[in-house]
Amino acid sequence: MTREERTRWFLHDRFGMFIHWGLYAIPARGEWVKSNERITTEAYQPYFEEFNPIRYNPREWAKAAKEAGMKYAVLTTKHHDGFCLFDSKLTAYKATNTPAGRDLVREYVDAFRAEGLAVGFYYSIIDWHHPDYPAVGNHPMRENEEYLAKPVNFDNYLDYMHGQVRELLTDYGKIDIMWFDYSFDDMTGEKWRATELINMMRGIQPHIVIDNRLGGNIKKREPEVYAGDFYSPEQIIPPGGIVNEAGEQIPWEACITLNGHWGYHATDKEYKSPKQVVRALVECVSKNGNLLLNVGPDAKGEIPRESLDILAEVGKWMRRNGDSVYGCGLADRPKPEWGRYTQNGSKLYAHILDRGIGPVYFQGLKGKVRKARLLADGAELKVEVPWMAGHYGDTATGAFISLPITLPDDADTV
Ligand code: FUL
Repeated sequence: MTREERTRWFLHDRFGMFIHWGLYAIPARGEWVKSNERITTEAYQPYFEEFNPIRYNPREWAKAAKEAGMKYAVLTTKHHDGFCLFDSKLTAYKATNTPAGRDLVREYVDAFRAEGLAVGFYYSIIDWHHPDYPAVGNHPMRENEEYLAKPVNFDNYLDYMHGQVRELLTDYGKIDIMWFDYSFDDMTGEKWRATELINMMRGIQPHIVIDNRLGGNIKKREPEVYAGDFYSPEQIIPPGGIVNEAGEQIPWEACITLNGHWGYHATDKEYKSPKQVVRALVECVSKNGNLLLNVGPDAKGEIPRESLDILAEVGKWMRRNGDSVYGCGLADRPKPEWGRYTQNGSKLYAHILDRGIGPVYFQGLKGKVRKARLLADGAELKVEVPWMAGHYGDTATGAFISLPITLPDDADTV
């Protein structure tokens, strides 16, 4: 299978839910707490002993995702702290051995599939718990001399890591996305035995879509096998989209948090507005990218109320305007001054973000506008030709279109 074939559904669907969930939901200061606060394995252990998400109901998560118009999800099966939400045979550091007492990944997979969403796994190649993972980079023990003096056998760790990926791709049926995180500094590509890893994965699940965080350079014309299927900009929407060295569009997905953290953070209440989220999604699509929007469920297993409210609002917009997102991408004409275009075949979607006053001018069109309608309610709009364009624009490639004074969607009227 080629990358184009593998990513077709992914680029069509455009909008997914990222879920960061693990032991770090208990201290509730984000998923990096162990490293940020240099917490030792012993001091982190109570979270393992107390992890009891009595309100974990992934059907609710899946419904919230679906209602928001999301088509796929990616869950942290293991984050940097090394704790596994799945029942790995290769470690005891897993949800089945906490008071939760069960395989939380299995329930996630079943629930999201039941709602018709595609299912992805986030898997951290960094591991602050495994004894053979060196105290490099942002390891919590990076300043502990005694710990640093202990020898490690990195190949043991790699066997473990590869073995867990094999488990994840063998025990849960068809998995749609594998989201590795992440190579850094000189820890890249073959340091992770990445070609071997990818070949093993493609042998089990040839269709699986893989991100670019094992290393390599996805922007090369002939990228390394482990450079992955899509580029993964984090907390940013790339200004000009993403192209490879030859100037060709390549698949990408921006991942963005709803507040300022990935994992649950009890006091971070700086949430984006639904309007910002809608506009971020549209910006991604207008540049040929996807949006993976994050939620961080709490220690009991619930997505924060604020996040659910945002998702519900975004869902209202998506129900009316989803046609301008799914199956859409970069338009074959320049960005208009009043907003953005998305395009699906011969259909051009105009996202009016800053309408100004009076009719909106469309310039640089390829032909005459035959019809214009509001996507929200199907109402026909008046195309003001030819006198206005004759005076103020270009009759061959431009058109003025009148909009109602009050637009149906303040976030983005399409
Ligand atoms: C980063 C990680 O270090 C963060 O914790 C988060 O998972 C983000 C999506 O990727 O690199």
